[in-house]
Amino acid sequence: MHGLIRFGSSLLLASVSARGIPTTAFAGRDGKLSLSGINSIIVDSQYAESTNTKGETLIPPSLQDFAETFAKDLSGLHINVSCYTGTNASDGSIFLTIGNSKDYLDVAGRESAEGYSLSVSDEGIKIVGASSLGAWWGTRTVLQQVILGNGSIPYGSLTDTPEWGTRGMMLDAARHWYPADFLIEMCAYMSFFKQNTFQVHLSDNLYNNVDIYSRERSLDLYARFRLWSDDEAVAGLNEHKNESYTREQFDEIQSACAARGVTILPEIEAPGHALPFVQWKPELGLEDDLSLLNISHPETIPTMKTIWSTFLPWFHTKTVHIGADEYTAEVNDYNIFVNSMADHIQSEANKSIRIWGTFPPNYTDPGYINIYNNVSVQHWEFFEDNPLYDYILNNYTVLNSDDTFYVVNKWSGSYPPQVNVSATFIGNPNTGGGLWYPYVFDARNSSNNPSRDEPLVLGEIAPLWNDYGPNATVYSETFYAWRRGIPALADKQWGGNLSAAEFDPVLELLRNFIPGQNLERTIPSVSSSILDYSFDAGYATSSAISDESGNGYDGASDCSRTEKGSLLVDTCTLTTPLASKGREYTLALSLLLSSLDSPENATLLSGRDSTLMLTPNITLFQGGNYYRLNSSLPMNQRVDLNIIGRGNQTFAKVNNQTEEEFLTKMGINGARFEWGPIAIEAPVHQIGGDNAGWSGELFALKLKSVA
Ligand SMILES: *[C@@H]1O[C@H](CO)[C@@H](O)[C@H](O)[C@H]1NC(C)=O
Ligand SMILES: *[C@@H]1O[C@H](CO)[C@@H](O)[C@H](O)[C@H]1NC(C)=O
Ligand SMILES: *[C@@H]1O[C@H](CO)[C@@H](O)[C@H](O)[C@H]1NC(C)=O
Ligand SMILES: *[C@@H]1O[C@H](CO)[C@@H](O)[C@H](O)[C@H]1NC(C)=O
Ligand SMILES: *[C@@H]1O[C@H](CO)[C@@H](O)[C@H](O)[C@H]1NC(C)=O
Ligand SMILES: *[C@@H]1O[C@H](CO)[C@@H](O)[C@H](O)[C@H]1NC(C)=O
Ligand SMILES: *[C@@H]1O[C@H](CO)[C@@H](O)[C@H](O)[C@H]1NC(C)=O
Ligand SMILES: *[C@@H]1O[C@H](CO)[C@@H](O)[C@H](O)[C@H]1NC(C)=O
Ligand SMILES: *[C@@H]1O[C@H](CO)[C@@H](O)[C@H](O)[C@H]1NC(C)=O
Ligand SMILES: *[C@@H]1O[C@H](CO)[C@@H](O)[C@H](O)[C@H]1NC(C)=O
Ligand SMILES: *[C@@H]1O[C@H](CO)[C@@H](O)[C@H](O)[C@H]1NC(C)=O
Ligand SMILES: CC(=O)N[C@H]1CO[C@H](CO)[C@@H](O)[C@@H]1O
Repeated sequence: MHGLIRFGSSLLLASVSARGIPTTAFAGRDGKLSLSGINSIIVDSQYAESTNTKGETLIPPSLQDFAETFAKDLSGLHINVSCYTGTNASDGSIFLTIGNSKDYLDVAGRESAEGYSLSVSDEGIKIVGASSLGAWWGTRTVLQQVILGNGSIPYGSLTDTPEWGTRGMMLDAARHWYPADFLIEMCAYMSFFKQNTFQVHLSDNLYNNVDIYSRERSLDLYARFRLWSDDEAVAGLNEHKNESYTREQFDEIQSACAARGVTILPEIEAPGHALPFVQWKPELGLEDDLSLLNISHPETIPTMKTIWSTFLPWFHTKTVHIGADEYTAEVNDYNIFVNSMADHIQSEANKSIRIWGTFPPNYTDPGYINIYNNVSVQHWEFFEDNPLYDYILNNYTVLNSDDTFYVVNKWSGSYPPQVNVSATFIGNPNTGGGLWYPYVFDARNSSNNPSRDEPLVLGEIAPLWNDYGPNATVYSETFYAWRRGIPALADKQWGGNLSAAEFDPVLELLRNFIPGQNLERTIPSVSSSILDYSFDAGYATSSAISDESGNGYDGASDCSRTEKGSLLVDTCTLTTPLASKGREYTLALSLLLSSLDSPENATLLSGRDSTLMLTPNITLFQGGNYYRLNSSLPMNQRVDLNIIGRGNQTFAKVNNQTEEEFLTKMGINGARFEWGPIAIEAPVHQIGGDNAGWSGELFALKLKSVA
């Protein structure tokens, strides 16, 4: 706020490369252009309405659309430009146009729509895209260079084309719910690093532990299908409307992501991980494991076709994902299922399908039904398939999702809780090490890898799985699990060559300026004191609550004041202009509770992401889950309650007692529990209200950015 923009420090810049993420080979010359001299974005009128039709999205933005988003991004850096169409560049302009896609070749030597050229001189900046999308990626380079260059971009030029066409992440939004705005903000983060694909896994269930669970328990296990339709054909399939995307919301997600060059690739998973469908129609499940569909049941394939027919019109991509992961029953049934779905989806919607690598083809067994080789395969583990020998050599396209880069949120016996970033810097030791790239399926044995220019390697997508369900994490913990992983992977997915030593310093410089998102929930502030309301100062009648932090975050209240000045909270409210504060905070409340009218459901303070409650124990509530401490607040005496967000942990401190940590208790496959830390944002929007469930006096409300 208040023009408080501090770009990269030259001290840091002196010691690190300013090549950006993904790296660019900017051929500089002496001098630099200050963006303060830039006044306009001129979109070549000849191409203003031009879109990229070669990508996966069916709703590609035009060059003009991308230019307008770019202008907004620049204004976020306090660089004001007007955006209009014209036939040529002018002094102080950023000129956007489309070039010849023959000049932009991918790693296999094919024309790419995603390349761009950039040239910077004292007259201005010119971005030439192979398509509107290529030009968009060029605008990301400009933004990054301006951030790294403290408001200036070096003179020079470059031509830059991604080596691989599919670059992105996969989110398990089935075993954990995520609101639409979280997905949209994630797309903005990915887009800044030039990732173009966000696969969203829309149906799944917690592990169906058949050794322990009865049939009834399986039919009651956490299983979700995240799309909500009122269509009679799927009545009863989804019973959780508040944790589902309506068509309107899914459209909003798809278009907001497309606006930043990211395609939402939807996945509906069957015939394994299919408990959501079996809970709907129990007769479709296999007797010995209800999470697997009985494909030979006459209603199974028709049911899945009905589901796809209902939702295909929602999806704005050329490819959809049918899951088909970890099916352990009859292989030929599985292959018949996959081919039936491929035929159905092709004939209904003219779309291709993708599956997880599960049962490789067999051309020597005459009784074996092979999956059509226009079905693309997402490889993740060698115990399922060998991507080179089983698929590529048989002319299937393969997407690399090697589980080296898997994340299982918060806790797992097998996978880390954050992307293994160091593995992105370790290529193939057999060929002399070097960096990892999407064609490397096996970093230990190069004979399992095709050549770098293999055209059937589509790229890479790194998944995050929510194996332990909805209460293992809050939404933003998914972002933190990927915060370093996205840029590290994005560099190599594009074909960049950032080194381990360069990575963190460059990311540190960039991360405070990534447009279109505030996943860290930072709040601009002139000092470490973000908000400071004190009501001890003396009697005041004004409804305006003055913020003493220097930030001017004044509040409003209709509560009355005592003679000492404290705020009497009953059915009235105090509202701040803030919403939520992410990691590294101390939220301090000084209050006196005089009555607890709803001892199990009293709201002290609510915010965008979370609610501080008394149930009657001190509780943080987020995403429908309660995280409770073993302590409560004393009544009828003034208490200081601090909520502290420190790294990936959250604590409470009452008066000067020792801190107590908020924890989550995760159910592990019905067998046992694991406790883990939980990192909950501070709620900083509202106190009180008709249904707050308590009354008392408030002496102070303060928020600091230190923990
Ligand atoms: C960045 O630029 C501003 C002027 O725009 C200048 O005041 C500041 O010293 C520069 N910072 C560094 C680290 O170069
Ligand atoms: C940028 O434009 C906005 C609205 O057009 C204006 O409010 C703001 O003051 C301008 N900022 C600068 C730095 O010129
Ligand atoms: C699958 O369905 C068929 C047809 O209804 C049935 O005969 C068979 O017993 C079922 N198999 C299993 C393992 O549930
Ligand atoms: C293909 O099937 C034949 C006959 O069942 C079997 O011997 C062979 O191992 C299979 N090949 C592969 C690669 O699974
Ligand atoms: C491989 O697949 C491509 C595209 O699907 C097709 O054009 C080509 O004929 C196939 N080649 C072989 C050897 O099957
Ligand atoms: C929490 O943070 C610590 C210290 O940075 C780290 O070692 C740990 O892996 C993190 N835990 C999770 C679940 O991310
Ligand atoms: C959705 O509603 C259910 C049932 O009332 C509730 O348990 C769940 O917490 C709600 N989800 C969210 C995200 O609020
Ligand atoms: C609330 O705290 C008490 C100890 O003060 C503890 O015995 C109880 O289990 C806690 N309740 C919940 C629901 O965590
Ligand atoms: C807590 O400790 C600080 C200094 O250590 C002191 O100023 C303050 O009065 C104490 N608060 C309470 C409620 O005991
Ligand atoms: C999380 O869910 C599990 C069920 O899977 C439940 O046993 C556990 O108590 C829940 N933990 C919290 C903190 O709500
Ligand atoms: C708790 O109170 C809020 C606010 O009145 C209300 O919306 C919610 O339904 C209540 N929850 C329970 C579990 O009673
Ligand atoms: C050299 C040239 O074509 N200049 C034109 C650039 O565009 C402006 C307005 O868009 C014209 O006024 C110039 O004549």
